[in-house]
Amino acid sequence: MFFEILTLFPGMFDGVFSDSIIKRAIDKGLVSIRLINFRDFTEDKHRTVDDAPYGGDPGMLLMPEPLSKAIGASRAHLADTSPKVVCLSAQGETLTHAMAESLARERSLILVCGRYKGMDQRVIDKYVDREISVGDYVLSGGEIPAMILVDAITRLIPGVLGNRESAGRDSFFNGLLSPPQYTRPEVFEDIRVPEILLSGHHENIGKWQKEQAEKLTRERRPDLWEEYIKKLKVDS
Ligand code: 9D3
Repeated sequence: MFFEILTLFPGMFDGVFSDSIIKRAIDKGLVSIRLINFRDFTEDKHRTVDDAPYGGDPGMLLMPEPLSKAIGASRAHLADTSPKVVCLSAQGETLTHAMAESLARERSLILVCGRYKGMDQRVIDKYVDREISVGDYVLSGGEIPAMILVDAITRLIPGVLGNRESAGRDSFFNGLLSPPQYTRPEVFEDIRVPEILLSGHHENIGKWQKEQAEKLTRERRPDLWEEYIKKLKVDS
């Protein structure tokens, strides 16, 4: 997967992409990430990227020209991979695992990180295929959401995760939250690990974990529980 990330703050990504699973995916050649500062596509002396909105609202917007030029340059760079342009925006659809799965099937993605109060609508209308938000809370820009998206997508690319950590057993894969989990010691601050997990009886352990996952999902995430029940009914 080729990611091109258009941002005014490329430095924000350094730590995140130089560690952990994303780093390993890059080293294995499964993922390539290019950071592009769209301020480099300005032409005035002050390298201006923002301007006041028409209509008189307070705050500033990203100007259309630097963004459209940067998107054009990225498209040219990724020419033979038909890149999708994704804008990280508070107005976008909320990111789900299913969306990450569909984006993971693309060959390349251009991620545009919004800043200030957002961008000129004409850039969105002309160049953006999808607008994605990471949830209903206000952040300062699209950079952290872009990191979230790269992480969620990269884990789904074949060969990125080893067998032991493979995405297949992850929460949301089967639509349920993960059951409670324990490691050593057997007793920690007077609390014992549930006896069943020490029994060695894999079938019973599996049954217990499924019950726990269902109980947790029902109590905490009625939205996921609804979907899960629907699927069970369709499958039977
Ligand atoms: C103060 C302006 N807000 C009016 C309700 C709109 C707004 C504009 C720009 C809110 C946040 C931002 C900056 N955030 C993002 O660019 C952003 C974001 C977010 O804030 N929450 C969740 N996902 C995302 S993706 C990009």
